[in-house]
Amino acid sequence: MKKLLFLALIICACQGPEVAPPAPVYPIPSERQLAWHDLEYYGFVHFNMNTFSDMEWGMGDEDPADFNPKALDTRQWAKVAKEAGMKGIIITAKHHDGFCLWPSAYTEHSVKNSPWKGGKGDLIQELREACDEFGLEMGIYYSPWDRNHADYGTPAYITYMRNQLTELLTNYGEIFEVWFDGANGGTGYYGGANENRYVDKLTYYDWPNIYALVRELQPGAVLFSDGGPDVRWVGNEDGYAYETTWSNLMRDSVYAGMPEYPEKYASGQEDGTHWVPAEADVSIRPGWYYHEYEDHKVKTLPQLLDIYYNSIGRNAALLINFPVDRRGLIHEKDVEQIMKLSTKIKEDFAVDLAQKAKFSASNERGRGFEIKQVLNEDKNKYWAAEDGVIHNEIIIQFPQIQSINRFMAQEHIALGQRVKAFTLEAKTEKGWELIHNGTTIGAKRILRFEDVDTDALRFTITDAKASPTISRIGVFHAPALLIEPLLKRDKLGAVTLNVPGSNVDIYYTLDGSNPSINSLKYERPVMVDQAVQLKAISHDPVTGQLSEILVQDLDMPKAKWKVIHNDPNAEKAIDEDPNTFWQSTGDELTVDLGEIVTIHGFTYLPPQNRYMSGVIMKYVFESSLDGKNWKVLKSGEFSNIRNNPIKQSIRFEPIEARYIKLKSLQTTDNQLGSFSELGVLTVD
Ligand code: FUL
Repeated sequence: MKKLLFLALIICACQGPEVAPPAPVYPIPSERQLAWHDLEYYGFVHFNMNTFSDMEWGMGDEDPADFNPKALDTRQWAKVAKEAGMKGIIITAKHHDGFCLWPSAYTEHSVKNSPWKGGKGDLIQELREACDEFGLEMGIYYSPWDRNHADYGTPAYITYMRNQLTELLTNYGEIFEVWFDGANGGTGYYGGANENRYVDKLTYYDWPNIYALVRELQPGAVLFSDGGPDVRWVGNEDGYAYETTWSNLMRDSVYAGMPEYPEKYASGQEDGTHWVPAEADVSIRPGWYYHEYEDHKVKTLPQLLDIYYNSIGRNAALLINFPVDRRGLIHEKDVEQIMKLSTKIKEDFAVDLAQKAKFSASNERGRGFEIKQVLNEDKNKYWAAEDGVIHNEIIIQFPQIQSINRFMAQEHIALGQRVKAFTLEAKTEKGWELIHNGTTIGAKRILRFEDVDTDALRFTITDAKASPTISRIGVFHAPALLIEPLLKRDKLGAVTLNVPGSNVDIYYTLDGSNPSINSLKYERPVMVDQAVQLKAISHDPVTGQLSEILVQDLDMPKAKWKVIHNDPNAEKAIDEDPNTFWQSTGDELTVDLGEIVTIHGFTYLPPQNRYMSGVIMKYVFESSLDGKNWKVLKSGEFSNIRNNPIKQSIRFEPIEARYIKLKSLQTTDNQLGSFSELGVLTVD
């Protein structure tokens, strides 16, 4: 035993004396904020009255009898979240319309007066049980604004709000986050008054006392609002943080719902007085609530990946919303996409190449703070430089040349966010080549860049508030993103095929056969001047993997087409761009095809923007040879176009035509007919 002790003393002596950790750089996170930082990724569920009224912001006059999910299953929500890699779920316990998902004793506007479970249901309790079963945290979204409540705007409502928060924060176990929405005040039902009610957002809710109540009932919960006090809104609903994102905020200058918040405060402030890190919230569909008409607009893998890298990779937590559908389930399409994201993230970070590399730093603080600590999983182990040494170079030497395209760094944020500027360079035959010139790091920074073949990286911290601390560095080679090619076509007929990233090959066919790597290789835009079926596939030459096949029916090019309208915007209806549209001035669109063509049918794409107006439901389609004498070829209804506004294809007996006209007889919102794209079918 004595010998062992002696040996240990010698080892210690060789490694040098213990050194003290660096002093914190204030502000620093609280314990509850540190625990929250570990979550990083969690889910949002928007589900209540709006789901049934098909609205985003209900007025508050909805009937509780309308709330009637037939297959509600919070276990399905929890299972999806868990399998997607999320650490918790935040639920809209009460949204702006005031309807409560729990049988609150303080209102009749709740599940207790709905047909769901005969009025005996408690959705918050059901979610609690599901979260516990799947090992997830549960959070509560509570809208301060209440368009149902008669007392909204008076002090009595604040008592109501406190009573309800007391129910939610007492009866449902441990809550990890309480989410207060910044949207509040305006028109509403307000117990039948049906009027406008504006409140002073800064003073009306008596926030200091609301926060104190939450602290008392749930000491571990973080409080979210535009300005915290614990977690702040990222300032947009796109799920993106910023190239420069500070966790520090001038908190006392901010209040929920302040108009100048997104521009002035959302990215945090270098000299911010409090630790209020960013949370990026985004819905997997355009809306927060479920609308059948958005079933074809679930975010794609490339979009979700961008969100992931631009939030978690930029010092923010990520909160992805599922608009649970009327059955009470996360829709199959949403499940499919979120699982694609989790599979891809696992692939991207499967092997940390840094673990096999040799690290050296231009400065080390001393024992316990060596550079090797950045490879340690323990977040309390970190590399630190000596006091006052701001500029630091870290060299990462790999055993051999390899391809890399991701770099991750994390600061030891318990001692404050310090790094203000850094660079990442790779050693190539040309010398040190710059990969990225960056600013903040914070809890996590991930750089995503094109493949670089290198045997060494140089990570230089060029500026910091004090000597830097880094708890983790990772280097990865993410496989190419293999999605089916994206197709664009211009008016002349030139087809462009595209995939995100540059290390993917595309192959295609024009004869209806399935493409393989022996098919035509896509090198540049392809002119398609007749009706064909194009099929295309992406191929990763490194792994040999193939994507799913893109199948696209292309018809005659619109090179000679002209709209017969004075409004120059009418061109948008035949520009082959699905993102533009023309709202007509006379409920019809007339086109000169420029030559006589045998047409077998037509296609109509309604506007694809979020708030579509003028989606044609009932139509008449006509053709003419001289532009004067018209013949009706087909009239009818685009069935289900309100809920599923995708391209409509209508066929009829082939006929020769020089001019075509699509007339709107009725639109979904009784506005003038809108056209994103009109096309013809020239083959059967
Ligand atoms: C916004 C709300 O108005 C939306 O309806 C949604 O709840 C989103 C998360 O926050 O401010």
